[in-house]
Amino acid sequence: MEADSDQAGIKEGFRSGFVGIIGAPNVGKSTLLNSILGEKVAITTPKPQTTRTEIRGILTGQNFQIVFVDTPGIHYSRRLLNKKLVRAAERAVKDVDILLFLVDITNRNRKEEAAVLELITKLKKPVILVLNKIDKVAKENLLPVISEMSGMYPFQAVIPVSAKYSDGIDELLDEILKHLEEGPQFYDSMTTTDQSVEKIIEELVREKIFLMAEQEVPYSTAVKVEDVRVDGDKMLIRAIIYVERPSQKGIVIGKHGKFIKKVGTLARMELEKIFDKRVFLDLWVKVLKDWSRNEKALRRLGFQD
Ligand SMILES: Nc1nc2c(ncn2[C@@H]2O[C@H](COP(=O)(O)OP(=O)(O)OP(=O)(O)O)[C@@H](O)[C@H]2O)c(=O)[nH]1
Ligand SMILES: [Mg+2]
Repeated sequence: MEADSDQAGIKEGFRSGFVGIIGAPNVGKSTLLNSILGEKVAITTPKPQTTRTEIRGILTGQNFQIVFVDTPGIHYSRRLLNKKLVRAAERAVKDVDILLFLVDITNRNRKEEAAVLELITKLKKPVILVLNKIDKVAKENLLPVISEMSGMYPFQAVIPVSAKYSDGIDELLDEILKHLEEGPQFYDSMTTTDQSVEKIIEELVREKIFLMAEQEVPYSTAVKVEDVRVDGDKMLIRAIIYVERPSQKGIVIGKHGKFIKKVGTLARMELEKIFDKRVFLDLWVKVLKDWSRNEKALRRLGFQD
């Protein structure tokens, strides 16, 4: 009998598994995911709390498939949205096979590190410690961090990387592959992310706002796609940018609509490349009062518990 090659079956010698990427906000988790895949599937910005939901990125090789699970950064905050982000991260890594604990060696936050350590201790899974942003430090500064952190948890390995400049990624992949067991192919080999078309659009629009807006505006912004229509080589999108207060609505629209126009142009240019279509992006700004602190509003925007 021939080896079973359908998706549910396991091909002989095929290894697969789920790998969770966790750490404090802004350490480079999403950048690492993109770097591993060689493709942008998760938005990244210099601001913390960019990622708000679990995002899967899938790497398929000849004899393996790794499903990476990017997560929101672990942090402390009293705001309901932030609490939900942390809960989403905890939920996302509950069922993974291996964890990557990512640390920004240029900006360590002991309190958040302790929270991640507490989480991984509870989960009892193999953990690889990944020290990121090594492009920003001299090699000799790495050693004290490695020896200090090695004593904190029985890590399977400690791998220094630069997610931004794709340094150390092969070493990291080799280490991950060592821990993968024989398993099925969960996604077809062409699939690189589990996100819907709507989600990809929402995230890209939000990324542009995160990059362009200051102070609290990014943290008061959520994006919802209302309608996507494909008409031949055209893609017609209508999306709403939710803010929390009328003053923020003014900022996001900008003088003579300049701000929102720039957001639309930047997002559109990237979407045209992703979907290989002419994109018409119709953006609206609405106030959903204090949505980040309101259970009902959060649920309406897709944040579950
Ligand atoms: N110099 C340098 N910068 C990096 C590296 N990796 C990530 N960054 C930068 O760090 C910032 C945060 O990166 P993200 O990938 O968005 O971080 P994150 O951990 O996903 O953040 P949250 O989603 O907010 O938890 C961005 O400005 C990245 O360009 C690196 O290896 N070197
Ligand atoms: Mg992120």
